[in-house]
Amino acid sequence: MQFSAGTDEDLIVAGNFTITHTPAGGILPTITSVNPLGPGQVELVFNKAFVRARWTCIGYNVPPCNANTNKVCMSVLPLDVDNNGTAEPGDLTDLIADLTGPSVLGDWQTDINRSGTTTSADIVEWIDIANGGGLYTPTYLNQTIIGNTLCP
Ligand SMILES: [Ca+2]
Ligand SMILES: [Ca+2]
Repeated sequence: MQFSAGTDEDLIVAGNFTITHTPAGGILPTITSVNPLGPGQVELVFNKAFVRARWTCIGYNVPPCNANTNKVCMSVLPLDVDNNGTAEPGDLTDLIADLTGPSVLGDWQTDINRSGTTTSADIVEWIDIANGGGLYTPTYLNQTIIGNTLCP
């Protein structure tokens, strides 16, 4: 994740950030490194993927900024191809239509198995995740981002 602030990038450290889940629960990621990118910009590297179906919020907590008001929240919901906040059967239809017709969706929406491209293998992955098959538990079909589909 890239972050910009009106300060010297060398002064931005992991301790400047507060990470929370909304709603609370699950194992929080931690920042493993802060890499300067240029004037006032850094790259934040986390120790693990964000918890699925829950908001992960990263707040910048250096006065006059406040981590409660200066934050970004991100969520990951497997299967939600159309990005409406719910994993539903229509998402599989959208995935198939994107593969068989003109592609209108981004790979970030359709690359279900995170291989770097969208292929028919993503349909199989979608079905596996939907049904809780293989390594996937729980099933994510019909789940909505916990608590709210809107960023907290
Ligand atoms: Ca959806
Ligand atoms: Ca793929």
